[in-house]
Amino acid sequence: MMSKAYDSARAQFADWGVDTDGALDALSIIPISVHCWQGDDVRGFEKKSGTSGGGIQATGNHPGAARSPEELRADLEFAFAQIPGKHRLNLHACYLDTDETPDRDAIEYKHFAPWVDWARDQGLGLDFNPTFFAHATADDNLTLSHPDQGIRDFWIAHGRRCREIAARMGTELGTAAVNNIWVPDGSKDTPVDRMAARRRLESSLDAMFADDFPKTALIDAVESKLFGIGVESMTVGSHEFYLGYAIRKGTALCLDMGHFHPTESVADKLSSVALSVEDILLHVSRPVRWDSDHVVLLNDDLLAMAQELVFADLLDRTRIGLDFFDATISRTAAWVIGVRNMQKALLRALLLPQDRLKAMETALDFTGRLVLTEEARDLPFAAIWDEYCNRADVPVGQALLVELQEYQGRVETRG
Ligand code: RNT
Ligand code: ZN
Repeated sequence: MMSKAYDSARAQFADWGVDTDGALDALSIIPISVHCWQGDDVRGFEKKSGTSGGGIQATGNHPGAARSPEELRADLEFAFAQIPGKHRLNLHACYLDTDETPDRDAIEYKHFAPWVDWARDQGLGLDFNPTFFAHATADDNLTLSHPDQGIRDFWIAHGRRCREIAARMGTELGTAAVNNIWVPDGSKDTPVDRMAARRRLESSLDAMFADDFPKTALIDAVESKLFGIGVESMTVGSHEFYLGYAIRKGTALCLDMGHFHPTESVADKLSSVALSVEDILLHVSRPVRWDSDHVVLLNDDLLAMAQELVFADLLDRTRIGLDFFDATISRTAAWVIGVRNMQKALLRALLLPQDRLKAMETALDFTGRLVLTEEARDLPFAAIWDEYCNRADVPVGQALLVELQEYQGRVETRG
């Protein structure tokens, strides 16, 4: 049954020329790729303890981190039950589910098969990432660009295996898996041969991408970065490096919101890169002073990103993935808050009077545009979101807190 609040909000939006049911339909088919690594502080399930390394770091020691694939899946099932819509799970290669102990260059599809069975059961798509960090061979923050050919070959083999695994996941589930490449490679101090490092990275990527897979099974993506802890002076895979690479090689380009200078607008980049690359992957994140990977808030950056996706008509060639890891709060809550915020931002964008605003801009009516964008902020977006949650039978407002606290209470007993 439709609520009174929704009815009245729907009429108010209709006055602005906006169809709220159409917006909800549009939102319901946008999958968000939920990153497994928020569930256990980027540890993974290789049979050795490891810290993340590679200049990324989850801070905090909130109790209840998942210690096994079973626990992580239980946490994900709970989180997905608090989120409207059907989504995807983004797995990292270090999250294999097996008693075997293959090194990174020896992983196979079978080591991930339980994830695929579970995803099929849950109606989730899967995405994938090679893990080029938290490994003895990557301790100096050099992998695909390492001067040593043997080390490069090890990581090339890892990347090739990940592409095979991801393609098989895509085939099994009938929805292409994105396999996203991020390497930590860079230099703490000022290098003298940037060119050599970048040529090595390029040729390693070429070797990794040598096999062709159908795009219906696998979408390759490459992710740039500005800097990381320990690689402050140069990142081999910079934005320019990967933008050029993606354009020349036809891969998807991943834009992580934490991987640019803090005053750059990542939203602004979408329409520019979309003219030259076909597929875009987003790592929606929130940098605080640096690439700190805080849980995403419903803030201006997120709203701007969602608005660009909607207004530039990029939803059908952009894969939206999340990338943050906060270990100071409930990890399941972090997922739920982040995904719901992404959805709320998209919904707000879908509920704006896009055609009118664009027509005003074309007519150089900047006054009218400003009046409408500012008055539109007071439209009753919350009533539309609540209706969406009610239809999906997931909690709204403060009721969410009760669910999140109850689940956190249950996992806190983990050792
Ligand atoms: C690191 C990148 C990368 C990772 C994940 C775990 O700065 O953002 O995407 O966060 O691969
Ligand atoms: Zn990222």
